[in-house]
Amino acid sequence: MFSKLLIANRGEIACRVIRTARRLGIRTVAVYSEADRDALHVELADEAYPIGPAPARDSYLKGVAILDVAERSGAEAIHPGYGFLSENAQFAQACARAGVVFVGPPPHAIRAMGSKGDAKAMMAEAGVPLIPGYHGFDQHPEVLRQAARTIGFPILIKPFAGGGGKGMRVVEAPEAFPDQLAAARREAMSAFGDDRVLLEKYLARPRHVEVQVFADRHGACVALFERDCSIQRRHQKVVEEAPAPGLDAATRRRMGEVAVAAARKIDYRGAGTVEFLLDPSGAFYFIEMNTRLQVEHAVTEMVTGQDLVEWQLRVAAGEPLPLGQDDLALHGHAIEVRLYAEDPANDFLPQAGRLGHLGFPATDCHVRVDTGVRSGDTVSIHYDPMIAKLIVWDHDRAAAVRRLRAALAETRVVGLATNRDFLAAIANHPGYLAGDLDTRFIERHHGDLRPQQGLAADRVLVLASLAVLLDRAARARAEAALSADPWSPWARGDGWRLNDEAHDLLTFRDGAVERQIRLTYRRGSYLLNLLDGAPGGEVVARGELLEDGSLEADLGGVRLTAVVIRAGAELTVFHQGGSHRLVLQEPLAAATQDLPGGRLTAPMPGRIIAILVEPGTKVDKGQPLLVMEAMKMEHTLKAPAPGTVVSFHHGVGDQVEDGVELVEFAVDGEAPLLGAIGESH
Ligand code: MV4
Repeated sequence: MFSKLLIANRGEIACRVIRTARRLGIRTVAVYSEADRDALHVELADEAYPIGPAPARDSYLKGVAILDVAERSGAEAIHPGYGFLSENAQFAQACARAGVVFVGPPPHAIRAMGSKGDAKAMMAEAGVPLIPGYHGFDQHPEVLRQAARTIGFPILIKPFAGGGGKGMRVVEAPEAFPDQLAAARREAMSAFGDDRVLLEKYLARPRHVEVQVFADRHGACVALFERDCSIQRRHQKVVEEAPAPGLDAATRRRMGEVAVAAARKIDYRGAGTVEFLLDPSGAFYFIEMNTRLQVEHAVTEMVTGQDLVEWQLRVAAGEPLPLGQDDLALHGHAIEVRLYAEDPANDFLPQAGRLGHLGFPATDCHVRVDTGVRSGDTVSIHYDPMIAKLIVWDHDRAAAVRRLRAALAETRVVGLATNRDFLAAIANHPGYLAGDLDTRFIERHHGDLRPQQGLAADRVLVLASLAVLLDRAARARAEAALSADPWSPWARGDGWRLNDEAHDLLTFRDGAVERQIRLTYRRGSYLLNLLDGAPGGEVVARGELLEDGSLEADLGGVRLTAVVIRAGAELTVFHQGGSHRLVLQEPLAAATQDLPGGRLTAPMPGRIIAILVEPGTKVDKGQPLLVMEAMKMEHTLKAPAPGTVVSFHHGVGDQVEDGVELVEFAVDGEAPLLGAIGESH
């Protein structure tokens, strides 16, 4: 076995390979781009080397730089992970030339499967079933038209040079064929510089079922059963599971045998995946073979109990396969979902940004989280925006689906948009639980899977309000404990007012809608009344807010939990599997919107605690003028525009009621403005 392994990748797969290597006593070498200097995989590895600037083409795709690190570090083998150089035959060749073991198939096998058209021809020779069609070199329109008639409509026109679904065209009937063919060729020429096409029988509702194969260099080759990856969006897998729901044992066995035959045909070595389309009749057809470990290999690991990276390392080191076909068995059911930084409300546009808060479910034999990021990390625009994979396992599919729903409910991301709610909508969809999967699932259930970010439910608003109030009370107590005058009325966090019942108003922005909660302080609780809530929506709320944002609430005697994550004025409430983002409107901050031209007055009671400039001073816009304390927070009053402070109406220590004029301010070139307000900080 190797003593030192270089992982030529990043993110969750790099972390995952490092963990297996460490378990096997293999020292690990990581490589990182400038953007990944503080990344988790760099921290986990025994040593880490910089390989270039952030763009992948200047770092993780630079084979020369990676081989240079292998040489300098003394790594005997390189694991390419997936993506990047994992299916690059030239890189595999360069490793061999450099005397470094490439953990993957031999270069010729990568090349053989590289061209989809050539691969199909080789598979046909190996007796692997192909979709009935025409893959010939003679592209004469008359030949193609005749072939189409022989296949029988509907047919699919696919670019010879293409893959991944680009440029496919369905032709329902013969009369449409000539025009569709001409259009397909024009499109193929502009997309691939090659206008050759192949024709296939169109499968209306296929499932994407792929078989994991493993071959060693001693002639052994096994199938580790199948994965159903039908739920895809624009040819990007979203949900994967093993075994394929409803697949009978006979078909399973045949698919395994066919996949092994395909691997043997190209003298395969290492981990590989043979992809098929399975149609409702139970017939299955080869579409392509992937010559790398796949993102979704984890579900196979969960149902076979094998560590496929360990298998890869042992096979690459020349050892025989750890198990034979008869030693392998399926146990239970596993499902994986890919958590992406993308915005379903914005056509799933990839998101980049800082993960202000990242929370995952607790892991055990039922729940696994493969991730390469932590709270505070940044999701970069340079790489795949996958944040993590959630993988669940249980004894049967229904139980696994329930685990998936729970795991998603406990997955919390604040700071950028993710597809979490979209994944939860799939996991909770009756069609998914029923197992009626096919590659058009998302298209078919589009309406049910759309983001439902309507207004926050009243209860969510109550929970957010309770969290804000408990947080303020905790801060007030903490400040009082630190201040010289712990019994000062300012030290209270309960909205106490002289000769008036203690009450306040909380305002949140919920999307574009402003929502207000009138609150009355009570001993140990708050009476909350949503001003736009259902009538009679008053509720006595109490609870406990913990450091990690978890909230134990009692709303009128109903006890429930939530997690409220605060980032500045932004709150995200996670409750019962959903999440909702609200923005707390700080009254003083709101008033700063009334800049020149509006009445400038302090919108709430407070105390002047500092005057920062002399009257008559010329100031720039935004220059701090005065500090006021209100609602247990300090608020700095800033110049609303370039101008001159004419005078202050109050001194330090003065109490001021809401609405009082604070400062006379002359905007350059305008009449003096009365009062001015601060913004919270
Ligand atoms: C097909 C097909 C239906 N009939 N071929 C999409 C990309 C490539 N993997 C093959 N693909 C398909 N080929 C015939 N004759 C439907 C698809 C297809 C698909 C296949 C697998 C997973 C997701 C898919 C999404 C759309 C279309």
